[in-house]
Parts: sequence; C-alpha cells; structure tokens
Amino acid sequence: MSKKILITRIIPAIAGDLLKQAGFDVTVWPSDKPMTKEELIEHTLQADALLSLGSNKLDRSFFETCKHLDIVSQFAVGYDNIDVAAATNFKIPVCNTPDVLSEATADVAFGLMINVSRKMFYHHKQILKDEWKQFEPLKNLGFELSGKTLGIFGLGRIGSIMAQRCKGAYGMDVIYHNRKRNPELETKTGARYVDFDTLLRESDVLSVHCALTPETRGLFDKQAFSKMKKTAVFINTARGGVHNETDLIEALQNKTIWGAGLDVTNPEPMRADNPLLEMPNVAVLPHIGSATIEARTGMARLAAENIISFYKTGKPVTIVNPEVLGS
Ligand code: 8YV
Repeated sequence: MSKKILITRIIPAIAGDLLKQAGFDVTVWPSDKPMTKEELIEHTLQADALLSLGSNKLDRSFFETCKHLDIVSQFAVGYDNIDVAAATNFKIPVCNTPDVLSEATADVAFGLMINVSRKMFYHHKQILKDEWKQFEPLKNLGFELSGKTLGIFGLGRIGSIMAQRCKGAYGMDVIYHNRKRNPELETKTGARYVDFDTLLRESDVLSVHCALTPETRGLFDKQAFSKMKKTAVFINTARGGVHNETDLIEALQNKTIWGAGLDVTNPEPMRADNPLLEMPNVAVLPHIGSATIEARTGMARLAAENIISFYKTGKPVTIVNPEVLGS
C-alpha cells in the first residue's frame, strides 16, 4: 500500500505532483485557513508523513499523539513551530527548506532598509491621506546608506546575501555577530566579526537573520536598544519573537533608535491599531520574506523531495535532526 502524505495547506502544486508521481497517496487540506489543532491531529492520525507549515504547532503533545509519523517535512526554513527534541525522541526526522528562499528574504531586508532610510511607506501614506500639498525643503528627511555600517545578527545564508547586497550597492562596512565565524564572507565582503555589544554600538543598520531559539527569544529588548546609536535602524526579517515589540515601540517613541523595518512581528498578525504603523520611520510587511513565485515553488519542491528521498534512500535532502537516521 502506498504511503499517505498529508499536506496541511494548499501550496504550489509541484509538491503534490512530485509526490503523486513518486507513487504516494497525497491529501491536501483544502481550506485557505490553517488547520486547527484538533483537525491537524485527526488528519495526521490517518497519514504516514506530514508536509507542514509554520502555522502548524507541532509540540510535544502533538508528537506523543502522532508518534507513528515517519517524517515531518516543513514548508519553511524556520522550524520554531516544531518541538524538534520531541520529534527526535520519537525518531521522527524533521526537514526544512533552506537556500531556496534566501535571495527572496534578503531582498525584503534590503528593501525595508532603503524604505525606512527614506520613510517611503510614510510618504506613500501621506499621499493616500491627501497630505501632499507642497514641496517641503526640511520636513521628513531621510538619510543615505553609502558608507554606513551594516550589522548582521545571525550570519547564515540569508544574512550573507544581505551583507553582499549592502556591500555591493552602498559599499557599506559589514560587521556581524554569529555563533560561528564565517571566513568566506569575511574575505568576500571584508566583514568583521564582533561581539554582541559592539554590534549594537557600531551598527547604523542592524539586520536580524537568526533562528528563533531560547537564546535569541526577546534578545532585542530595552537594554539592547539602549546600546544602539540614536540614528540606527533595526531590521527584522527572521522571527518577531527575537525582538520585544513593546520595548521596540518605546525605543522608537523615545528616540532611543531612529527607525525600524519589520517583515516579522510579535505577535503575528499585527493588528491595524499597532502604534508602529503610524510612525514615519517604520515600515512593516506581513511576513512576505519568501513570497516570490521562485522561492515558494522551490520550497514546495524541496519539501516534497525531502519526503521522496527519505522513503527511497533513508536520507532526506535537508534534515534538521540527522541524529535520528542512525549510522
Ligand atoms: C514561510 C518563513 O512563509 O521559511 C520560513 O521560515 O518564515 C516563511 O518562508 C512561513 O514560515 C510559512 O511556513
């Protein structure tokens, strides 16, 4: 009998097509809303493998109920919605979709940086409110990025692309803080490894590209913002949980920092009455980092290939808990 794969949301058809071509019995949750916890459990109990999304909370109790699963293949690079330790406990491989969305996400970080430095969303909103009355020689001036210092927190694939974009476009000096040093990027961009406090102190633009983990949760808080330049811009395209949003609002209101560009918020979705949306030096997007045809197609393909490769060879393409595979 063929293995049953549950895809928890409608994603690019390539995922279902590849899985069907490989002989799997594929069910796609047909609603345009994420499954509830109950729906997820009820339908996962009928499946052998899960192709999940970031909106599915796969916690310990989920894995205790669904320990029969052969594999969880996530349609996202981030997997903070998954209790990987619990999955590992039940020897369930967990896979993600790195690389295929790196260009798209770095573009959003780069776009937010330019946008905030010139208050573009704010100016656009002014036109919508019919507030474009006359030329203003002094009002709402932005700043230029050439020669400024870019600080990268979390120098993985996306952070590296952002660093190269900023170096190439504006000749920015790049500094970074990461768990490990990246000699290749240091050679390519002249990036300098610094400790966390130096990153806070020296960055004109500080862009967050780390995973959300117990170590990074809430790391950008009142104390961190207080160490940054008053002229600094904070960019987050990683996970909203890495910053404390109340502290960020306060830091912007008190002019502790100059501006912020967010593709991820805390919580998500952000509500329309959030004070950040009314601030001239802030740009917010609704978590669209990977929202290109190329990236989403690549994610769907890789999520399917992880399942196919696992059943064919015993090894998925991109696994986050390889220890479950044994020797
Ligand atoms: C997804 C993301 O759109 O890959 C990630 O980690 O944040 C986005 O690409 C989102 O997580 C949906 O699964």
